[in-house]
Amino acid sequence: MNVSILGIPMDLGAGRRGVDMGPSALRNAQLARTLRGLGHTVEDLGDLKVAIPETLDKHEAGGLIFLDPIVDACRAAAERVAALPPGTFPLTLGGDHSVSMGTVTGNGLRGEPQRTGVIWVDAHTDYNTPESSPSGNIHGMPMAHLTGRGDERLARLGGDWQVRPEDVVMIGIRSVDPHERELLREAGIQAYTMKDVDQLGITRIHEETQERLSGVTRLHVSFDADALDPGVCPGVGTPVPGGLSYREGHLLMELLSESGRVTSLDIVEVNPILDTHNRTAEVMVGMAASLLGQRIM
Ligand code: B3U
Ligand code: MN
Ligand code: MN
Repeated sequence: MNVSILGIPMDLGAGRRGVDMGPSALRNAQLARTLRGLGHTVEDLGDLKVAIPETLDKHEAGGLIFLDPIVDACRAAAERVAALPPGTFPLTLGGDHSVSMGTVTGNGLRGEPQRTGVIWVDAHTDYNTPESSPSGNIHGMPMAHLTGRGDERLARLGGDWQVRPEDVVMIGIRSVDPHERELLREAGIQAYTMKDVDQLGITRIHEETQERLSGVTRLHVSFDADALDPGVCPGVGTPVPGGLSYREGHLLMELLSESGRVTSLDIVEVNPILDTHNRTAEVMVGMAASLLGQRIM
């Protein structure tokens, strides 16, 4: 496969600094080399240019912090990804999770716009709107905007193209805000909580996910490092105890790999400032490798 790596070093959507260094940490953890070792052709497109908070006034408008520069970055990411040649596998590196409004849109619009399924691996559902958000941090809102809710500019990054709520599956969930829960229910989003992971196991969840997403022609995986347990991935801005184990994360990636259906991947929310010896980036490189075909035997 031809894999195209694109970094989006943005931390404007997060409540604390540091995930802008995520792409650098992932490269330092031998991302390209690991994927080449699996037989892929890997091209690193470098990083998009994104504003840093120190150069901006921290303005909040209508419950959204740093809306304008985030719209700009997401547009740029969507355009860059949409322009990638057919047959390449986009591997996009955050950055905070708001970058996925751009990457998912770009992937959906590549070539002919297509019905795109999204597997959102995360401790959080990221389904807040400006009204429901307790923080104003846009990284808690990307999935709501991708399905057409919230701020008009973010919700229309893809014009008329949107992700259908029935084409979203969330896995690893253990932190949902009260109003966010109502929005998820209203939209009919399928969210597998950690309780579901404990009770059903990853294999069953994967089977149900494939069944639910059987109608989509593209399948995007958006992997927030905080889905994994903080003991496995300490370098994240909003750690929540009781997350996916190292093996559960790998098993999910291995099963998705075997399905042969995944067409793009994000790795987001890696925060090297809060990490120990780049462990979180190393673990996430391993997750990408499992999704892209690494096998034990
Ligand atoms: N739901 C909270 C917290 C949060 C969401 N995503 C992350 N944190 N990483 C919010 O601010 O929307
Ligand atoms: Mn997230
Ligand atoms: Mn999260």
